[in-house]
Amino acid sequence: RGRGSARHGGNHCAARTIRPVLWDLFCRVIDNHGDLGVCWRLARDLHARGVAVRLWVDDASALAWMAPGAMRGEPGPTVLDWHAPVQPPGDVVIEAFGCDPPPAFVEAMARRRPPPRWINLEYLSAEAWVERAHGLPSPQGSGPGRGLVKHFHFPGYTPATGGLLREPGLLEARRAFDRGPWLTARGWTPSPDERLVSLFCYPQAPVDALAAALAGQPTLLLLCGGAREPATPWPAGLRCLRMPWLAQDDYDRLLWSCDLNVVRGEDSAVRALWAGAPFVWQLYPQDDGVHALKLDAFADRFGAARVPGLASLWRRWNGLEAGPLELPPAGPWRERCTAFIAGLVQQADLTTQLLAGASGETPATC
Ligand code: TRH
Repeated sequence: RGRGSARHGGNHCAARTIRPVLWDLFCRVIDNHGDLGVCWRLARDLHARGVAVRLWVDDASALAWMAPGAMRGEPGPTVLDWHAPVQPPGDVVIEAFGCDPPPAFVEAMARRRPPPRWINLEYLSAEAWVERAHGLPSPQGSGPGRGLVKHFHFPGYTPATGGLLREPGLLEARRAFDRGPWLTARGWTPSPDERLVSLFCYPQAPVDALAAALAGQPTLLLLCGGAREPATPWPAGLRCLRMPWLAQDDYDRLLWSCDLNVVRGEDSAVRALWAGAPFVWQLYPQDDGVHALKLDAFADRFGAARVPGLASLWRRWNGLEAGPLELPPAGPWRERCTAFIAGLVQQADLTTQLLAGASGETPATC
């Protein structure tokens, strides 16, 4: 699981050429919620920038909580069933994570003049090879798409990659956000001395060790997305609230509200980054152990070595190293998050890059 083109300017560098008007985005839900989570964010971001988007998905059920507005018919991307009758393809076709759009649709792409720009949006990794693979063409020599060229778009953390999803104004909205009233309205307010921590993890996460690590300071722990409680009794000073599955926007606000975010998978990790607070990331465990390489590569890029104990904490949380969990000092940890974001915003976000590539625009440097 888990390739786009060259360097582009920031969000303020609006595409200068005419943008393709209709995009088809294909999503197959393999497991968990990251596939749809990423696709829905991208579809929404494109729509908000004036692009008509059709999101073809084989299982849209999670949108009921992830995007309740869409379910109420609010303006936004059109959600279509993967198996619905084929429609004439749009100007750009994105297949998420190599999901292979239906052959009849790909045949229609091959017949279209001009053919759509075909992009395979890949998984996010901080590994060095991503810069080399981003943007590579994959000419289709056989099959329903024979004659077409697919391009790999690899998200990433450096200007030579395809960037990260970061909607225009996201960081400004986060800075202007006042957590107090928002938490109070939902009954999630920590008492004045309590640290607020969110937890979203896979079943194998060492939740008991986390509870022990948090025990030194009064803490309100918010269990998100069905995270399990520790098997042992809660240490004194640790209070816990079980969260419902939140709409994506509310999950973002929850991350903005917390002093520490424990997140899992790909999309939540990026949102924890933009939240600017210290975070612990559990990667999607892969049988071949690739998640260990991915974690180490991310820790390198993040500069985890500059925060005492951080790389070890991340490895232990992911079961890659034995030992108790110990939280690094909050000050240096937060400063590193802030410094890392400052570097990331120099790079054009993923949607801006896709739009520039689809317009055939010469990437601008702002
Ligand atoms: O659900 P995930 O574990 O998804 C994973 C990863 O993407 C992994 O890389 C992939 O290989 C695997 O799926 C198939 O974690 P992720 O990526 O954070 O996706 C969760 C989505 O759910 C994300 O968009 C945030 C959203 N979410 C909410 O909208 N509300 C919530 O309350 C919570 C907890 C999550």
